[in-house]
Amino acid sequence: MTITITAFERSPDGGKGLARDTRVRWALEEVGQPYEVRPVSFRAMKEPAHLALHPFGQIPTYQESDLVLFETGAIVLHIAERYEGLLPTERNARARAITWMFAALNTVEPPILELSMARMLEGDKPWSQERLPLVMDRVRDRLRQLSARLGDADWLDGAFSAGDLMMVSVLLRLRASGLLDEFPNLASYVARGEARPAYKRAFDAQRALNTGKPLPG
Ligand code: GTB
Repeated sequence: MTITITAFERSPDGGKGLARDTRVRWALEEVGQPYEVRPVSFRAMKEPAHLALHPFGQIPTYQESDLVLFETGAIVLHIAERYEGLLPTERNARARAITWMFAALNTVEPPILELSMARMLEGDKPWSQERLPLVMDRVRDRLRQLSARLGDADWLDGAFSAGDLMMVSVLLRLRASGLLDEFPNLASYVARGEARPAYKRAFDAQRALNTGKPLPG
């Protein structure tokens, strides 16, 4: 049974791994499932064939036999539930790992996205310089809370889980802002995620697609 995901034909980040197909690739690498990638252009994303897979005309999508999924939260949860390696078997631990997935997507990612939008789309507005510190403080608030909870643990709740995969994926986007460095335990947490062999394989694969060349060595 072939798993096929969609990804940007050329990601605007030029292969930094920030587009959301990376987290799906990472999940598939963690559970050891091979997958194929179908690159789609921005134009094709808005055409009926792709809209039939993704009602909002975005990437990534996930196809496995007659199952079609969109939304990375749902896709990673599906992978984690179907294959071993990303969720604990004990029921309460499993529920807590899923809680961290939702926390990453619903509580931590929104202010981070707001910051990206403020930087990318609002920089030329007269009120931008006044607003940016407020947006950054909203991210800081979440990071402070997350940092306090993580403490000196390696992962959010025991062993690495889909909750960590999602949280690290969300936090990665902050690197350029410098905010992550204000919280050394979170910076180390992200670095631990990136050091996982499965993450490295996922990153290298998306990079090869986006730059047309594999990593040297
Ligand atoms: N909630 C959805 C999910 O989690 O699956 C969001 C999916 C989404 O935002 N997809 C983006 C997309 O298809 C790509 S990942 N955008 C095209 C469109 O909407 O027309 C977001 C993204 C894009 C680019 C960068 N980058 O260049 O740094 C980072 C993240």
